[in-house]
Amino acid sequence: MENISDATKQFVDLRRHMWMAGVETELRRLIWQIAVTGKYISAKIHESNRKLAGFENIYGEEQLALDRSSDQILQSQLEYSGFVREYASEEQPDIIQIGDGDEQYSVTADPLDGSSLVDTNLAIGTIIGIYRGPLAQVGENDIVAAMYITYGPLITMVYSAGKGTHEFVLNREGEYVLSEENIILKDKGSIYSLGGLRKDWLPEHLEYIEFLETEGYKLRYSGGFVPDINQIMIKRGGVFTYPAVKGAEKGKLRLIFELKPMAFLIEQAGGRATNGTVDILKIKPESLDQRSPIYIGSKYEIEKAREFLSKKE
Ligand code: AFP
Repeated sequence: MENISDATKQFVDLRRHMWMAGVETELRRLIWQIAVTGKYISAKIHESNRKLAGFENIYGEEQLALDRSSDQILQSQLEYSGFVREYASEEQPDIIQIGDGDEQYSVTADPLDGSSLVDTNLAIGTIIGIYRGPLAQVGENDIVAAMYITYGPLITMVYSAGKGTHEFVLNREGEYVLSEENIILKDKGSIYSLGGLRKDWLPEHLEYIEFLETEGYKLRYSGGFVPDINQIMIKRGGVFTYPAVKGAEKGKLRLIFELKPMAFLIEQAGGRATNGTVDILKIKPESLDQRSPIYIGSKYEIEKAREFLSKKE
C-alpha cells in the first residue's frame, strides 16, 4: 500500500487506515476499542487529584489512583469486546480471564507508564501488547500487534498490526486521524536516552555509552518510557537503553508489558531491540513480571550495543 498523500491524511481515521492496510477484522476492532480508552484515560489525567492511591502493585511500587483507574478503564473496555481471551496488566498480580478461552487475542497493558511524572506535567503513556493465544504461553513472535498512546500537548497513538508503524493524532472531534504513515527509522540517529544510574552501570555498558559520546549523541531522557521511545520514533532514530545494573542484572523494564510491544513497533519501523545479546521479540517470557535489559532504536546503535556487550568479561 503506497503512502497516503499529506493532503488526504487528515481525512484518514484509524479505522479506515487499518481497513486500507488489510488488518484482520477482529484485530481492527480490538485496536480501535483500545485506542478509544485513550480518551477516557486522558480525561482521568485531567481530573486527577494526583494523590497516591495508598495501594502497592506486585512490584511494591506505590500506585497512583490514576494507575488503578486507567487499568479499570482498559479491563472493562475489553470485557465487552467479545474477542479477547485474557487481559494482564502491570497493575494486577494475575492474568484475567476475559473470554471463554477460544478467542484469538490476549492483551497486555501498562495502563499508565511514567505515572510518577504526572505531578510534573511531563508526557506519560499507555503501552499495549496484543498476543495470539494465552499469555502464559507467549513465545517467539506471538505478538501480532502493539500500540502506545502518548498523553502530551496532543494525544497521539502509534500502532502496528504487522504492516508498518503509523502515528495518529486525536483531533478536536475526538477522531484519531493519520499523521505519520509507515514510519521508517534511519540506520543511525543522533539522540540517546540512558536509564539507570551511571555509577551502577556495568563496565561493558559504560564503554558503549562512552563510545556514543565520542560520536556526539545528544541526551534525551524524560523518565517516561513512552515519550522517550516516541522521540526516537518521530525523530527517526537514536537509542534508548535501560541496562543491567549492579544489583539488578535484569534491568528495570518488564518484558511482556513494556519491551515486547515497543520492540514490535520499532522493528516494524526498521529498527532493532535487544537485551544486549538476544532480540527482545525472540525471548520467551518465563513469568509475567520478568524484566530485561533493553537496547532499542536504530540498527547502527543496536549493532554497536551487541558488539560492546559481547565483550563482557
Ligand atoms: P514509573 O511508571 O514509576 O514512573 O516508571 C517509569 C518507568 O517504568 C519507565 O517509563 C521509564 O523508562 C523508567 O521507569 C524510568 O526509570 P528511572 O526513574 O529509574 O529512570
